Amino acid sequence: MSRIIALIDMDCFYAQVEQRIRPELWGKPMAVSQISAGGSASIMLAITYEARAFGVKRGMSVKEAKKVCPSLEICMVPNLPTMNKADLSRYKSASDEVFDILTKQESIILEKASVDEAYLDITEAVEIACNAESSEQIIERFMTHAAEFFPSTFIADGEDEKLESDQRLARIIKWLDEDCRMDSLQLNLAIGAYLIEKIRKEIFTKTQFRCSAGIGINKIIAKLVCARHKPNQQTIIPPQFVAKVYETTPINSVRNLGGKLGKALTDTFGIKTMADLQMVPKEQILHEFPEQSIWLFKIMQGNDDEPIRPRLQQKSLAISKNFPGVYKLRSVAGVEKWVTNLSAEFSKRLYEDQVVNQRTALNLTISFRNDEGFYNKTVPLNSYVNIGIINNLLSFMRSYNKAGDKEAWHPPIKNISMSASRFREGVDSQTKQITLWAEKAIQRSLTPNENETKPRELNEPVTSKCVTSTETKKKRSDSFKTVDHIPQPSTSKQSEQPELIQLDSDDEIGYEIVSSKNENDLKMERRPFYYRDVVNDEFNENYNEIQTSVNESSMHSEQNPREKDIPLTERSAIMSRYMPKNLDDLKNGEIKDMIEQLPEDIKQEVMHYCTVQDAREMKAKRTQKHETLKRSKRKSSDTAAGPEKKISDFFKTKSSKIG
Ligand code: DCP
Repeated sequence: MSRIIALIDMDCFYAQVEQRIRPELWGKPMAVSQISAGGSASIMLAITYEARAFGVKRGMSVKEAKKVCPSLEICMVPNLPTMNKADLSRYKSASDEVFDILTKQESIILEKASVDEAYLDITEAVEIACNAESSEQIIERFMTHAAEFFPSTFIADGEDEKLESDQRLARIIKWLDEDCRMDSLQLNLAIGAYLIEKIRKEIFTKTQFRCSAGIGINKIIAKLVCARHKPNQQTIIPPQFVAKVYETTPINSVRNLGGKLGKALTDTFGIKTMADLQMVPKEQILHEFPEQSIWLFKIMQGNDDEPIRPRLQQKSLAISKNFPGVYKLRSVAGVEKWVTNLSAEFSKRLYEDQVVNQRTALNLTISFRNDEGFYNKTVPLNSYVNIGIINNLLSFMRSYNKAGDKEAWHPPIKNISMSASRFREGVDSQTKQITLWAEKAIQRSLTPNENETKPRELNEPVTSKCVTSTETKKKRSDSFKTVDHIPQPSTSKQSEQPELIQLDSDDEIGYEIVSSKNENDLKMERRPFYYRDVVNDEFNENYNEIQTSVNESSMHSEQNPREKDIPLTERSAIMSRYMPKNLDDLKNGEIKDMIEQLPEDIKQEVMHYCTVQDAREMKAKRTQKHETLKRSKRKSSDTAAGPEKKISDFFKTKSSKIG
């Protein structure tokens, strides 16, 4: 059976997220805008269809947008509390809500294409539906209830864009009657469209968000028609109409032809549309584009074999900041400030991703743009500790700073970006944590009197087999600690020293953050963290837990001299009251004031900790929800009369809910 593929794309996504927060904005011309660097100019990112009707477009400034649509309501993308950088978390969690619904659909393969876009292979779901009834019965049912089953479906036959709404339905009924009766592929597309109507309706009911969809036999053509009848509608593209649709399809609007290849095709052959490309003799295509020719011949016929890759996570994680015009960075201090801020935020996202998706990035690409060009390099990402990222990026950037003056930066910086990629499943806590200790030990064994410490560079070799696991199966210490300022092994022989590690109990291997209350003063501070503090640690827990774990018991450890005078029970009460446990706690007045006064690095770590806790909680909730759902599904299938009943009920019960 030919595959049935759909692309679901949320309509003006950020705008809908804001409309849900401020329901009075539903149905109004509104846009979501983002403040540019420096906080003055602001450009349109997401625009409702009501505003688009006035001519408001993405990239317009507020002034331009207001000029074409004076009644335009504008919502701003919030900024991160610590810096002038967009905080997209509300859009990401809205996206999670949608993907939660999609992942629960039975018998589909789901590929997340972006924050608001997903490909679905619904072939199996269609097959199940097909087996439930005879083709004739399905067609009769679809034709009788077309308005109910296909409330927002179009057929891309080239005439569809001119149809009035009553003609739309007539066209579907004609297609069902003529094409679907004769050809099982057409019927499968109809069933696919019906299933997607249901999924879109579920998304709307549960989230209030509207979306559109394209349904075809592969990703390329599903994508081609997904936006054809936006918003809140969907389009089927039967293979016989691909040629017709191609007549008006610009080459660069086809998936994978939006970049250099599409441009090369239009430039080389002097053509514009896919229909033009179909007219180019095959030999010429073969001659000019030998490597891409086979794929090109396929898509020219509307064929494409690319599978839907079951994926819920982004392939890479990135952060980027533009410094346009007067905001270009022209001083060393400015560059250092932004590299530090961005690295902290990036490191936080990496930790979050590690907890939520249980994966570890292996590569770090750092890049920047100045007045002269774009520069980047990729290095192994050996640690998520932001100090490493900062050093790596700064030393790379410094080599391009041509300013004579010590404090200046030239050419000025226009953009700084970093992205993590090549994810490996799992967190591999032991390796990372152990590696950090091991480097210290190796360094000591090589240069025993070396006191100077410097942060480990990210692109330096990891000595991953340094300590045997029996050596390190120790009790976990529940303090908020970070291994930092790891001394640098001084020669490349370091990785040949793996099994010979002897850490002394007095070895300072990092620091921990302790909170204390002294004479009405609540404080958090850093104190050295010694090997003896962790010799009994148990490294069965994951990296994050060790890296940034806070536990009240260690907060009132006897070792903290400031806490000695406070009785244990009182300390415990203080800690549970003042120690933030999640991001919401950080908003609590008293804690907020205290956090504000912390040194920046400690502040960042407290935030890391809270973020990680939130992410954990979210994951736990999801798992629980999933389990409950699984249990209730099991229960309901147990009470049903059996598989036959389930199949025959398929259309009667589920489908009648459409509309
Ligand atoms: N986005 C962004 N910057 C861009 C493009 C998009 O921040 N240059 C954000 C805002 C969008 C969201 O991503 O709401 C999804 O982008 P889409 O391209 O899917 O566009 P919309 O969902 O806004 O509109 P449409 O209905 O056309 O898909």
